[in-house]
Amino acid sequence: MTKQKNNDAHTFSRRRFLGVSALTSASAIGLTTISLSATQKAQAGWFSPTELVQPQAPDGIASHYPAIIIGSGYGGAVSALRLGEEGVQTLVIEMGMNWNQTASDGKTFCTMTKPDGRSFWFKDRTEAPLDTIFGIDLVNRNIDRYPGVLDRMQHDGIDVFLGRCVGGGSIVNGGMAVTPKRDYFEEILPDVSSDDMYDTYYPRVRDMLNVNEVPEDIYASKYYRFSRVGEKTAEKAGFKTASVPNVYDFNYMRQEISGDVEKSGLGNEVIYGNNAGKQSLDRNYIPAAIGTGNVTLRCMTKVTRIQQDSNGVYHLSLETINVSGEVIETLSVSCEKLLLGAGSIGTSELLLRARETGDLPNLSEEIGQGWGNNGNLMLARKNKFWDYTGGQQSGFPVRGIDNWDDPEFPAFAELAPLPAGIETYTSLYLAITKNPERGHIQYDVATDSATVVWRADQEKVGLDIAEGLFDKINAATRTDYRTGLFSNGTHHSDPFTYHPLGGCLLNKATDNYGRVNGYQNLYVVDGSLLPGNLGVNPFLTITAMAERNIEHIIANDL
Ligand code: FAE
Repeated sequence: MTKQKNNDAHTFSRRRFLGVSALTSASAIGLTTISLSATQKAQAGWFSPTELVQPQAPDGIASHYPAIIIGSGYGGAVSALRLGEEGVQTLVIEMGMNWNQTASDGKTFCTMTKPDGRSFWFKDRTEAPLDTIFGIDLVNRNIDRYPGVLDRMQHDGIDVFLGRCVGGGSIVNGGMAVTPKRDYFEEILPDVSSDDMYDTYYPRVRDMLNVNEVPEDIYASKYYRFSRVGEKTAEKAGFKTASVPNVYDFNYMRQEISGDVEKSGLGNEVIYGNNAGKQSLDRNYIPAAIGTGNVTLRCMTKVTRIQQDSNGVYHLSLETINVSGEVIETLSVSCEKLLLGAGSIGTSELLLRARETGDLPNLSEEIGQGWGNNGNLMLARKNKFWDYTGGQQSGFPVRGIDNWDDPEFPAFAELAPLPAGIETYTSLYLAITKNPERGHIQYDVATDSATVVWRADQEKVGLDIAEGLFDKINAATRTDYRTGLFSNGTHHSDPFTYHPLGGCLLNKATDNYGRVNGYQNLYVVDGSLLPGNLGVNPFLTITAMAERNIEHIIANDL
């Protein structure tokens, strides 16, 4: 084991540089296995090639690792970096693609206004949450089936959006990096020291992810008129608004406004990936992890089964696909320590399958429980003609209506953009309502898959809260709701969530640090640990919790 723990800025940026070049060159020649070459490691002086766990074929992986992480989203990426720094040979397995290569249009990712196969995970047509503009079919497009970055999964009563790629949700999300209200955090996670979280882990991840706030000059530009109108109308009804920090680099956005660089955040590059500006995991944690020389990333490879032998070693069955979705290789790998970072649905599915098929029979009944949609729903209002919102809008939200402490209509409603290219006089909101309802995830033997169970009456609790709030804004501004955006003909989305949470709750399905009950050396590191409603967007908390837990695990279990 070669320790590489050194958090100084120079070492971090050198590792990140090496990791980025490994990701880019692997992507250029279509490799699914990405790590520093033995030569790079030796040149960097961190690692002797003789210390490799086993010799590797050019695009192969070793058959056994001290640690394997499933999934390369926030939880997986944090764990990979910290294990890599500690000198632990770690394999990260990710079912989606590594996006580090430009296509024939010179871009890595496509825009929301001209989506192509890069947008969705093996679909024939895009399935954006907004369906139409004024009832006209201007949003969704027929596309080629391809391993695009965003997935929309239809579950029982709710659709769930997910990132499916190296970097997971960080590639497709809106970058809103919000710290929960401390008193609410203490209410929902009473066994987690809030001093540790608020003094150490939240500041650490804000730093790592380059969280920043929109400067006044950018907020005053035409690209945030939609947000200023949203604030004005909310304040007219007596509501407070709050700043929403983001991982989009506003210095870069300033250059977009001045015309010094190509438009990215101002050019409709959000939920199908962002070509510049956004600090997603492929620009920080993941290359830095690979740059330690101890982390190998295997993409386009899905974990289908987890078993354990009598020595306690975990054995994983893997399927590697090509860009047509055909399985081109089946593999098995084993490890001493297994960390699940496949997201709320992915992690729950793997553990439920293992429990229900008898592969890991000691998993508890808590697996699959406590799932929530973070109170998500989308809703639209009309504005008066003088409150125009602009055809060109920034894709990255920076303000929200903070009504969380209201006992009647508790919600945090983000002022979301609607960059339609034409004036719509519309305010769009992504509301996080304080919906206490919880669903669950169940495994279906017939389809060998897991599904979320979420009832219409559970969704209605959140909708009633949101409508209570927005009825007040409509009354104060003498306006009404906007239809013509959602295919259901109403002013709000059908049940969907961007923020699936829970399924393997901390201190229920696991101990206080994500160690799964019933098994040794089995850990959950992602959003499935968190209770189904955080009151704010979740990735900052998922990342901070992963930092907290892996630090404890490294100190106590290695
Ligand atoms: P996640 O990032 O989902 O990563 C899981 C990874 O595991 C994925 O890359 C999967 O492909 C991979 N995986 C799953 N199953 C397997 C398997 N069997 N084998 C191999 N790999 C597998 O998990 N949150 C915010 O805080 N702010 C926002 O502005 C925001 N906007 C969002 C917008 C959209 C459109 C979406 C979809 C989400 C948004 N989120 C936002 C949510 C946020 O991205 C999400 O909570 C985190 O990404 C979840 O992190 P995890 O590490 O739990």
